[in-house]
Amino acid sequence: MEDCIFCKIVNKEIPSEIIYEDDKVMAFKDVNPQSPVHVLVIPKEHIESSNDIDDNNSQLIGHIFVTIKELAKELGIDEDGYRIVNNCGSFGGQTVYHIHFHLLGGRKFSWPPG
Ligand code: DGP
Repeated sequence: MEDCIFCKIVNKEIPSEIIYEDDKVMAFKDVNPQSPVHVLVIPKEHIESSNDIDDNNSQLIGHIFVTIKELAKELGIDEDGYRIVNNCGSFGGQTVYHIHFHLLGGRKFSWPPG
């Protein structure tokens, strides 16, 4: 997708602090961190939002969650716990329409979210 900022990050057209990548997914630090650990995990393939998850990409989405679990361990937040957030659509607070999962950790979070 030409105008997608996360596709540009995947293609290394704009810089980011990449902490993990394989042939299917990429994880990089959020530019506006909300906690000591704030990483975005995305598929390299352009998928707009959770509304576009289906049987064709469910394995890829599952791979993202395995990646998140491994990153949480590597980043040392697995034992204390962490939060995985996906914002979908305008009411969900989604601002970048390339599906992404926020991995947040390093502090205690409250509930319910704002
Ligand atoms: P969301 O509101 O769920 O769509 O979150 C989008 C997140 O993406 C937000 O926390 C800020 C982050 N973000 C936006 N543009 C960039 C960028 O160019 N680089 C990085 N590293 N993060 C970005």
